[in-house]
Amino acid sequence: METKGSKTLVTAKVNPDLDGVSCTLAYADLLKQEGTEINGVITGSPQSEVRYFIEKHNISIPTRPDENSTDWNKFILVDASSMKGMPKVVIPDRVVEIIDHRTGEPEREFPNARIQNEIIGAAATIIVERFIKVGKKINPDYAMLLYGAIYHNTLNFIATNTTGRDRKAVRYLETNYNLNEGVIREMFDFATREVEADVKTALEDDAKEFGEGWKIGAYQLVVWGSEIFSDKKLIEESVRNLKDKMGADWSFVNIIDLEARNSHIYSESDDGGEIISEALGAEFRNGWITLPAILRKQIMPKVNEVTDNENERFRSKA
Ligand SMILES: [Mn+2]
Repeated sequence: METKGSKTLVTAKVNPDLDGVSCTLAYADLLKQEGTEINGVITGSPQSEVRYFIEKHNISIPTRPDENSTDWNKFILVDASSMKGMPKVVIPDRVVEIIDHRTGEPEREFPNARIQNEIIGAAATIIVERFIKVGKKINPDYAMLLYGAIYHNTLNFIATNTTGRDRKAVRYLETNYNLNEGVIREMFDFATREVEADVKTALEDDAKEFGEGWKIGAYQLVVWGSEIFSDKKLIEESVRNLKDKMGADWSFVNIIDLEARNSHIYSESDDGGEIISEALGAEFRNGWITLPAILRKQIMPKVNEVTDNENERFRSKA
């Protein structure tokens, strides 16, 4: 129902990554340019790659704590299409639009939303395309965030979710906003140094992005040319502690090394390790699996397939 003075909030998941942050700010700005009364606000604390742009490029990012509010009565979700990990303020029936890039059925949870959900590298690509379509100018700060987001979500274009549309959006931003890959290397370096300075906090920040209460604690770190692997015991201990803290049944971590273009996977439980081993068709050596770079969002469907089959086997025995 349209009410006079109704206000809309554009938002992403709590503790969002750069894709969620860039889409929130840029899309709110686009709608504002088109005359809608709107706020783009981040909930919680942004991820390390976002902090690079705050600290090194002085880009200001409005944030609020995860608490209820009556300031908004309509919601637009970007880089998100489920209530899992959503800010408390979001009311599913009042979500009017969704822009995302993952497998799912958002129309079930959000019956009143106009949905654009396409399996591409970054939600930021869709936002860039929206600007191009209506011929509006992107705020240069937000153009830089969108540019970083496409590289970050596609892992510097090595992830298999990358499409020609992502490359086209990046080229458009380079041509029109004087951007180049130098900023990308700096962004990944900054995030890598943060991981190295405090592996435990980095793991926890990533886990927070996904929220508590998951049966499987699936953690992920992204580094570029890092010394982090020289202390695997510290990583193993951190994963075990975090599993207990987050209340997961079992946990694993996927550490993606962008320089070597591979993934290092550790599971803290033997049973969990067997599931991962079967899901990925690879053996653990000294507690770790090394594979060509793979994303958590690509690992999880394979893990779920194995656990579903296990349950099937159990049921047929009972
Ligand atoms: Mn994304």
